[in-house]
Amino acid sequence: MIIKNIKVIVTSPGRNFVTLKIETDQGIYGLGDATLNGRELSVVSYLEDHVIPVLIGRDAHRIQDIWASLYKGAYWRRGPVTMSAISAVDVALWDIKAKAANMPLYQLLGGASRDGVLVYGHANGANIAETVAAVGSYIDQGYKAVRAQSGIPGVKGSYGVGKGTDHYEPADSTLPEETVWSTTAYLNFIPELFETLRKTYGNEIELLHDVHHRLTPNEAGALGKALEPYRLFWMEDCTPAENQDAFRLVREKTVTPLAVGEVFNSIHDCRRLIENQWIDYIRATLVHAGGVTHLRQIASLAELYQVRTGFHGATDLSPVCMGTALNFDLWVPNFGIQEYMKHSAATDEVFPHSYTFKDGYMHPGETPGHGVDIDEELAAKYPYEPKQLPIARLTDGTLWNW
Ligand code: GCO
Ligand code: MG
Repeated sequence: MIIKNIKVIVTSPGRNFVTLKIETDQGIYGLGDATLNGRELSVVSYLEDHVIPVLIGRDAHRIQDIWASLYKGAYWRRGPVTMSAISAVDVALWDIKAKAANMPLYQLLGGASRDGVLVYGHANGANIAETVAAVGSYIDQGYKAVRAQSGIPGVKGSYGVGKGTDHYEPADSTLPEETVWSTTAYLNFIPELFETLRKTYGNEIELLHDVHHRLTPNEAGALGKALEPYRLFWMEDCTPAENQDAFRLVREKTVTPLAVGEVFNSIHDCRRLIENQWIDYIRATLVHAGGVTHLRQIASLAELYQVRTGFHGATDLSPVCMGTALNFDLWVPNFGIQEYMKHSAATDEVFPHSYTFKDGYMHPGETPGHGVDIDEELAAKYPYEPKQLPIARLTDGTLWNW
């Protein structure tokens, strides 16, 4: 099956998405997500200028060889732009292979290991009362796991708090919005949030929390310890992970489960974290960490060390990524949980899909491929909008980790 034509579709139905469409000589096409939030057009250029020209005429079935030739053939390895481009190609080719086999992708990977995919939703509010109410509304919708984030008194633009009743959409200004961070205010505040949540909803609901890279390892260890009575499902991105050994320090101080990896793009970003069992959940995604081909390798390494998957699934990952992730999740032996932030109605219309949610679990559906399509005519009605992620500064003005 020969690759005949490839296009990059940029659309912004409420937020920007980059989609790669690979068409073959047999009429079968595949879609891959290439969205890198706030840096979208760099991946478009990488694909159009450097990847598409070398793929035309290649055999679409040779996924492994194409992966290797894009990775090794560039000479310059890894990095989010390169790996997002490779991921998009990889996912589109797996979509084609599964469509050609006339089966949903999860069947091609090895079949379902479970009946449904446990997902967590995002609850947030400007203060504890609002966040507690938001968690309640997720429980009412059937969720078994909920991430809770709250505004912190005196801290402008705390991470993870939406505007109005909307879920959190961080990249919403042309130039980076400036937010403020106070570790002291945060550490003083956050245990009370989880104490209140447990008092209100009991111990059965799974609760998660995202620190978003803001703490030092020592502070993260102290927070994990303070949160132990509330039995979190995980504490996410508690400290930056460029230095993987930082997690050893956190691990020594707390038994609160640790999740990390949404900004990783290769197995080399997490090898030490996994081999040393410093983490419990790996969050690397199909869209930024090399597609199905590379994530499979990461998941297999993790399985050896009892580390489970907990893939990133924020709204800046398109429905194409979500559908593929759900196929992967249904199969992967060491599955933990999947993040699920609902896309806007406009996004769902542009990307018709077969995945469904019921009672806290999702299913990718039985459509051959990953089960997500694109309505190109509709997509064309939503042109690209330049948007960047915020930055964070300490109260004295020092630039911090957003
Ligand atoms: C999450 C993430 C997101 C990121 C976003 C950046 O856990 O869902 O932290 O909210 O901030 O994906 O583009
Ligand atoms: Mg996160």
